[in-house]
Amino acid sequence: MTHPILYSFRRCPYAMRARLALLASKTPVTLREVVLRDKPPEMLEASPKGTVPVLILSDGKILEESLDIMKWAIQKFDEEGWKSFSEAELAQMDALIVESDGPFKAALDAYKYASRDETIEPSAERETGAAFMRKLNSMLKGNAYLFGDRFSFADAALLPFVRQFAHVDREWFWSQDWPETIRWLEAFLESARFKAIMSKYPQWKTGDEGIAFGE
Ligand SMILES: N[C@@H](CCC(=O)N[C@@H](CS)C(=O)NCC(=O)O)C(=O)O
Repeated sequence: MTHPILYSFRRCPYAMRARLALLASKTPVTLREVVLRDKPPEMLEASPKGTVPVLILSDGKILEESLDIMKWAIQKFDEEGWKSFSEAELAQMDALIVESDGPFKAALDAYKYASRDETIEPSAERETGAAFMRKLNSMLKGNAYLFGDRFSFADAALLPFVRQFAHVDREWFWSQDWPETIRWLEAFLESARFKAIMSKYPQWKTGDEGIAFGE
């Protein structure tokens, strides 16, 4: 049986969350590592919008949004119970992901790339991100993860972006008053799952076999 093909980029937070879900659901895929300035024509043919991750299923169906890839994988096999929560909690998770992918991600990009655009006020953008970090900090009080003692869909969806926010200015991030957020991020960075999704692969080229991922 041929495995689905995943176009991925190691450091892309959207691709990272997709790889986390594929790994957790024990879904083997053939990974093709993409260089964003040199996207393979095969990927653009399947998904002309040109963003990673893209997952091509064995029946030819194409998933070109990271959350769709996560949902597809976890619906198939949710061994860790990423979605084993009450309806109310699942609704809260969805709302948190919308907030993270929307206003938080916009502030993160503006803060990260402020030096390229004089009209951006980096401290205001950073403060928007900081408010979100404080919100996560209060959710994490007394909890290992965002929704209790189990790693959930929301943890996987958010952590790659929180990592990016932390890495813009590590000294500043690690000196802020959000110890629970720091502890949660550090546990992720030290986890086996993080190491497993962050292996380095050479750029995929037409004709290459690709990398077996998620076995
Ligand atoms: N909404 C998309 C966003 C994916 C996305 O923006 N990925 C970035 C990399 S992190 C990308 O591929 N950008 C295209 C480019 O830089 O050319 C998703 O959730 O999958």
